Amino acid sequence: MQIDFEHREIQLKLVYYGPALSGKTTNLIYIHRACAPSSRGRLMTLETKDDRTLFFDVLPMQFESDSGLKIALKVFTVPGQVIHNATRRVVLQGADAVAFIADSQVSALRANQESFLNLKENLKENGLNLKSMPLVIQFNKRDLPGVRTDAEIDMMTSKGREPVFKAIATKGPGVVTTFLGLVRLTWERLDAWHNLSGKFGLNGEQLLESLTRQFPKTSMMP
Ligand SMILES: Nc1nc2c(ncn2[C@@H]2O[C@H](COP(=O)(O)OP(=O)(O)OP(=O)(O)O)[C@@H](O)[C@H]2O)c(=O)[nH]1
Ligand SMILES: [Mg+2]
Repeated sequence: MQIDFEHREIQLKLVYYGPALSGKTTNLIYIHRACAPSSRGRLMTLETKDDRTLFFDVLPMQFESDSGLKIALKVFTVPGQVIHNATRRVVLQGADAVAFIADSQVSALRANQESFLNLKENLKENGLNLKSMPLVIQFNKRDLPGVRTDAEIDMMTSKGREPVFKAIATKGPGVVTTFLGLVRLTWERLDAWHNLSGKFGLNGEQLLESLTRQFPKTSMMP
C-alpha cells in the first residue's frame, strides 16, 4: 500500500491467486468489461494459446470517493500452472489482499488445496502472513456439472473466517461481488491499522458505494 496524504491518494495491490484454469484471468476480463471506462485502465494479459497465463495479468483501476480520496487499484492474477512458481512469488510481493479463486469441480479439490498451501508458502517467502492478509475465497465455475454442492460450500463458509463467494466468471455472476468484497475487507483491515477513515473522512460503506457506482450493470449470483 502507498498513501499520499498531500494528494489524498491511496494505492492498493490486489492479487487473484489459485490453481491453473480456475478462472482468474476470466474474472479480470469480466471486471474490466463491467467497469465504467473512466475508472479502468488497460488490461494487460499474456496468455499462451490454450488459455494459460504465462506471466501475469494486470488491470489498473482508479476512482475517486465523494470525499475526494483517490483510490488507485492494481489487480493482478498469478499464473496457476505449477511450473510458474517463481512468477507467483514475485507477483505476491507487496500484496495488500488476495482473492483465492477455487475451481468448484470435485475433481479440482486437490489442485485447490495444493494451490492454497502454495499461497501460504509464497506469502511467507515474501515476509507476509496468511493470517493477517485480507483474503476472500471464490468458488468459480458454478455452471459446470460435478461441482461441490451449495450446501457443502455454505458449510465451509460457516466454518471459515474468510468471506466466500460463488461465481460463474465466464458469464459474470459473482465476479463483481467478489471484487467488491475483497476491496471492502482490505479497507476494513487497513482502516483498523492506519485509521484511514479518520485521516480521510471516509468510511468503508461510503467507499464501497463509490466503487459500486463504477459497475453500473452488475450481474448477481442467483
Ligand atoms: N464453464 C465455465 N468455464 C469457465 C469459468 N471461468 C473460467 N472458465 C474457463 O476456464 C478456462 C480457464 O480460465 P482462465 O481464466 O484462463 O484460468 P486461469 O485461472 O487464469 O488459468 P491460469 O492462467 O493457467 O492460472 C477458460 O477456458 C475459461 O473460459 C466458469 O465460471 N464456467
Ligand atoms: Mg490466467
